[in-house]
Parts: sequence; C-alpha cells; structure tokens
Amino acid sequence: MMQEELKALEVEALQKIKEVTDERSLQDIRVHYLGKKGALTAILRGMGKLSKEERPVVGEVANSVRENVTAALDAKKTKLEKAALEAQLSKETIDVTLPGRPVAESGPHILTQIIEEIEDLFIGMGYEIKEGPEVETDYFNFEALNLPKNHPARDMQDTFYITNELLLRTHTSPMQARAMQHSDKSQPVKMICPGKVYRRDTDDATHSHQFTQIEGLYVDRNVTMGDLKGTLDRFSKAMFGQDREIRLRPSFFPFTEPSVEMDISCKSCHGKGCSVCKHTGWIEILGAGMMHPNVLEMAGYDPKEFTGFAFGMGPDRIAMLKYGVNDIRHFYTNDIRFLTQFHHG
Ligand code: 2NL
Repeated sequence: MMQEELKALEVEALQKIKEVTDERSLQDIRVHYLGKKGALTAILRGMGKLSKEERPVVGEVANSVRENVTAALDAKKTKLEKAALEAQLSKETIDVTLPGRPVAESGPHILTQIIEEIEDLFIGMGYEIKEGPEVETDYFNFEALNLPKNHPARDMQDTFYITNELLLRTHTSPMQARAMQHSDKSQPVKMICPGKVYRRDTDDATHSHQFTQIEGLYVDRNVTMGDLKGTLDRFSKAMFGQDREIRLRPSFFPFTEPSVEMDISCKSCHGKGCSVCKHTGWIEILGAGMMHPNVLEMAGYDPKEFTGFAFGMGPDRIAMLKYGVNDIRHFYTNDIRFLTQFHHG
C-alpha cells in the first residue's frame, strides 16, 4: 500500500521534473516533494503505523524514491543552467565582421598646438616646462613682480578679484616667481610657463577676458641682454622662418629693467610695408627684458650676483598672425568648423 503510494509519488515527481522549463519552477517542485512539509515527508510520517517487518522494506523504497527524485532534480538543474548560459551567450554574440561605427577624428586646439610648438623649441634650448594655478594670491601675481599695492602699474591690468588676497592670474608670471623662490640657487633656472590668464576686458575682436600667455625666464650668474637677444632670435627663426629678422625696441614693464618689445620682419611684404605690418615692415611679437633687481631680490637672489632675462608672449596673437584669424573670440566660442580647420589627419 505504502510502497505503491511512494512509487506513484516518484512517477508523478519525475514527470513534473521532465516537463519543467525554468529553474524557479524546478525549485518549487523540489520543495513540494522533498521539503520539510513536502509530500514524501507526509507519507513517511505514516511509517509509525507499520509493523516491524514492513518498516525496513518501506524505508528502502522511500530512500530509493528520495534518491531518484533528488538525482532527477539535480540533473535537470544542471541542464537548465547550461541552457540559460547558452541562451545568454548566443544573445550576446557580436558579429565581429560587421564594419565599425566611425569615430569622429579630433585633434588639439590650435592654441594648444602653438603652445606645444613654442614649448618644444625652448625644451631644445634646455628649458623646463612649469604650469601653475589660475587662482593666485595677490602677492605672487603683483607684489613679487615689483607691483606693490597702489602701484600705478596695477591699473594697467584690470583684475578679477575673488577676495582681497585671491584673484584670477593676469599673467603666468606668478608661477615663475614661485619657481624662482623655490630654487635652491645652486643651479640656473630656465623655464617656460604656459597657461590661461584673465583680465577684466570687454570682449571684442582683439580682446578676450580669458586668453593664453607663455612666459619664459633664465636666471643665473652673468646672464646678459645679448643672451636674451640671441635666444629670441633663435626662437623667432625656428617659429616663423629662418629668413626672419628681429629687432628690439625700448619699452616698459614693471618687472624688467631695461624692458624691450620684439618685432619680427614682415614676410608678406618683405619689409616694404603691407596691411599685416601696418606699413612698418615689422610685426610686434613679444615683450621682454632683464629681470628687475627687486624681483630677483624678492625671490631670494642677490641681484649683485645674479641676473636674468624674462619674456612673455600671447599664443592667441601669434595664432592670429600666423593664420590670418581676425577675431580672438573664434578661439573660445568653439565653433567646430573653425576649430577643425587646424586638424590634419
Ligand atoms: C608681454 C610682456 C613680459 C615678463 C613678461 C617676467 C616674469 C618674471 C619676472 C620678470 Cl617672473 N618678467 N615676465 C617680462 C617682460 C615682458 O611679457 O607683452 N606679454 C604678452
């Protein structure tokens, strides 16, 4: 009687296991037949009523039912898992022979290209590249560059102040002042400092409240104006062409004495005069000079022992001259048609 019940249970369970198609229902079957409150357990609870002779016989049948059902459940589980994995793999198959989607080609911004070209030229002359913060202290932006508070030259630069002491740098010089201060003075300092700078200008074709600057300096014993001129000549010929001449005109900057402005000869008209050089035969490229003794002293150098030169130029202006760009705002409005003109493959 009980053996028959057990056999029927086994047949029924095996049939259900055969029909099931998902792992969750399979688990339900396991619980239904073999769980603590399951069908097999319910039948076995009746074993107490059996005689001593019947008990081991029925027990054996019950064990074999449990084993067979368990084995069928395990086998089905493996089968379903394998099928699920295969379904997932085939769903995720990619056709590696399909053509790829084109990736838009890009390249560095024209100002980055100009800056990197200038950096490379000076690296070739033994200069280091140094970059610094755009938010600066009043001390390093002005004070350390011989522009004390209330100095009239501070009016030359309308500044974005953040607090009384913090501002957006108006030139890259503060980084240079820091580097000089940190130098242990046993080695010459030769560095190029590129980056973004800020001035409170109303934007127009020739003014931008944010533009770029690249400055350089060389401090050592016996650095002369001749070294400055030779360095700038070499730079100009490499950057603009071996046929270019340079000339220095006297100028004024608070941080250099004497100060100069450098022009290069005009290529468009070979010095005869045209609209590019405003009929002078010369194009202004940069400002420079011999480090002011006050600037050296504030950086911890004895100006009787050390000298140095410094120069500064605007990559925006250089790019405008080189490519005939007539509006500085083109560099910052990010019209992709303008920017991609300067990308080559
Ligand atoms: C210009 C002129 C110049 C400097 C920048 C400099 C930096 C230090 C000390 C002394 Cl730390 N001078 N920089 C010197 C002369 C000119 O820039 O027309 N820039 C666009």
